[in-house]
Amino acid sequence: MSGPDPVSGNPPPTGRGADDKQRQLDAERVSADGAYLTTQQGVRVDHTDDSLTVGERGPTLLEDFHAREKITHFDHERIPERVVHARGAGAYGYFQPYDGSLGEYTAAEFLTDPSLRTPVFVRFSTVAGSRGSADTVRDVRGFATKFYTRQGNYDLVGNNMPVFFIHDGIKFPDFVHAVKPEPHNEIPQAQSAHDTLWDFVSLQPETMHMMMWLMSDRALPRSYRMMQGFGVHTFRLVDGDGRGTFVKFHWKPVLGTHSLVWDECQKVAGKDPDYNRRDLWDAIEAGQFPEWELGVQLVPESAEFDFDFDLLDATKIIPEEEVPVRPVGKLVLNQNPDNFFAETEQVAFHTANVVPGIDFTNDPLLQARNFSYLDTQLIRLGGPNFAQIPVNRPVAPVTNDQRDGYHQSRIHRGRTSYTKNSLGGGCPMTAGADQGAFRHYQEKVEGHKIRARSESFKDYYSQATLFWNSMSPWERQHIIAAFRFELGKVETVEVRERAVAQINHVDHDLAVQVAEGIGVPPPSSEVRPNHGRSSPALSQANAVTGRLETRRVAFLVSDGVDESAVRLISEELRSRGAIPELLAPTDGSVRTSDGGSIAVDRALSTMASVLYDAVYVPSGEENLQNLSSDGLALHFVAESFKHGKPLAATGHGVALLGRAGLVNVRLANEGDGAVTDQGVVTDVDNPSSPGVSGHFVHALGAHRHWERDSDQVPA
Ligand code: HDD
Repeated sequence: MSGPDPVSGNPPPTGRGADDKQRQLDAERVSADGAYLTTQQGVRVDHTDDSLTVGERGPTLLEDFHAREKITHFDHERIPERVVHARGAGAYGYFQPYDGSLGEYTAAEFLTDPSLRTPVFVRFSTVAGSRGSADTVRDVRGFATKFYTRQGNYDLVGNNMPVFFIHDGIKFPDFVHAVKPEPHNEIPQAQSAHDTLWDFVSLQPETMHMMMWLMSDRALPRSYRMMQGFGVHTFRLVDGDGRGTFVKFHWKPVLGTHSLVWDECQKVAGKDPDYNRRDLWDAIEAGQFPEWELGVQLVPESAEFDFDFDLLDATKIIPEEEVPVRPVGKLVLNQNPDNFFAETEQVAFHTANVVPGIDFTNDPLLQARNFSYLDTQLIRLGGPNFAQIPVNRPVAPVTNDQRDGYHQSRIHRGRTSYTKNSLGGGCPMTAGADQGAFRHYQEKVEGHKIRARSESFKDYYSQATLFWNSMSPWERQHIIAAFRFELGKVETVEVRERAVAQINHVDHDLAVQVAEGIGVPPPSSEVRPNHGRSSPALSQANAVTGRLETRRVAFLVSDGVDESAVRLISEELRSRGAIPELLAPTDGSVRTSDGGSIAVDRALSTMASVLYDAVYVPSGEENLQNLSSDGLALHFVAESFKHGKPLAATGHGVALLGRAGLVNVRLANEGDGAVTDQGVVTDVDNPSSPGVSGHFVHALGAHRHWERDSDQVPA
């Protein structure tokens, strides 16, 4: 694609060379199309299957430079995986502010100039698992954004939860050692349900707020494209005159915030361990670009002490009801990387990568991060020149006196590599604020050197209780089930008991229900009365948007299916951006009831209900007979129902829902037209019922139907 937008002057939204960063990367992109195989030295190779040997059965010769080079390179292909957030997926895109209104608070051009589309690279990740672990584990998700601004790179290295486990980065190695697989046997992989994590938690009450988030559905995102992001810390915006304003950053997904259920996650981990990675890739390839809105909560410095918590404490949120989130711009991801290792693996984020207009606070977690990220890249990427790796390189010019070191790829000309110099004409020169130099925010600080944490950080439970109080009934049930699962995997009884004692500080009723599920004595009394406050913005029940884009709907079909029913519902879904897929007992095509045939997308045996958002069973007498005797089809329907997914069936298809053992739900009978109950939409009379498609669209827009009582359904 080429040519700027004639109205805005912006580069086209997607494609090679679409913005400054893509143009820069184009120079590094290589392809083997039409090329000869060569050595690293560019010498063409005629044979790469047999080593150079003495005779056909003799020893290999040392002079076989091609074989040695090929094997040596292979031997060195691995770099250390990230010590946390090892598994991830990334994409390019852009950020654009809505208007210039933040100009009152910050000198950061990319946040205040609505005509600027700043290129970005975003990497999403899980935290605890290693590079090859499954996507759908119970975990926090990383949401790291590198903005290639004209003033230099800015990295917003956030998570999909707005708080963190600990106050101070000095505890980070302890926390990570506790959550990672246990050191003696390296079990369990990518899971928090084990003794060492809960031992740590039960002894560190500051973790309790974050543990509530971790036990909630937030830890099981349906898609990276359907989760919120948070900068977590209180940062500082700084205007052109050096005045500061506290800020919290929020990303809100345009498609709404949606989750999977735990049983589903565990099954997806086997059926498709790349579930979230694939989802991101496929959506971008299909042109259904993921979008988030950037929001800010602004707090004037004069209000620093107006809250009942400390703004510097990363285990606390500022409730949105107290300080509203103000939308300021949009993030769009529109291009997949070309090479996972070169781009997604080698991208290096750093919380201290800031640009003029954004600065830090004294949050002790943030201060430690500002050390850790640069440090870790030195070992992970093998030396101090990792900023020259294409994905990390700023689009702003880089000139300084830093020289040499492993992987130096620039050729610095001239005699001088020091400041001040006269032999190099005094270049590179330092800039003043007028020339765009970064000026640190001038904060007055004084105090004694001490190892102690302020009393203002020590209310560990009020916001954990706030979170619990804000949950809908079904979200509460999921949290109770999660605590029971996690603590039920803990072998040491004392650790289970101590964890329950901590939960009792959050809410007595919750602690009793958890204790009853894991066989430890329920706490006899309340230790802290529940304050009764809530924050509706915390509930995912309030984050439903009704949008259908990219939702995957399985159509269960076989020979004898009613083609008109298939066509009607699939056209309706497609028109709303959803993705219908026809699953049949075998791949290829199926014969329709009127003697035609339709192509099948996938064989039922290669997929599973947990890989879809909803299911539709079309009409057709023979189709019903075929599917009724197919255990996979019956399981598919029952499992979808159990996981709260929308289901639709028309004509003969309705009977399959009954045979799959759906309980406590009303299915249409002869003569009563289209019926919808708890997200199950049926019409026996009219195989191509427009009523069904309308209700089904509505049911799908609601994501899941937790009002169902489906515990008895065996799936
Ligand atoms: Fe961190 C990676 C997010 C606390 C030390 N962190 C990392 C990534 C994300 C976060 C998203 C992956 C970046 C990528 O995709 O490459 N980390 C957070 C958030 C935190 C947090 C939101 C709390 C608010 N982290 C934190 C602390 C420390 C670290 C307190 C150390 C004191 N984090 C690291 C690290 C990593 C990292 C070891 C591993 C790989 C990397 O940096 O590049 O430096």
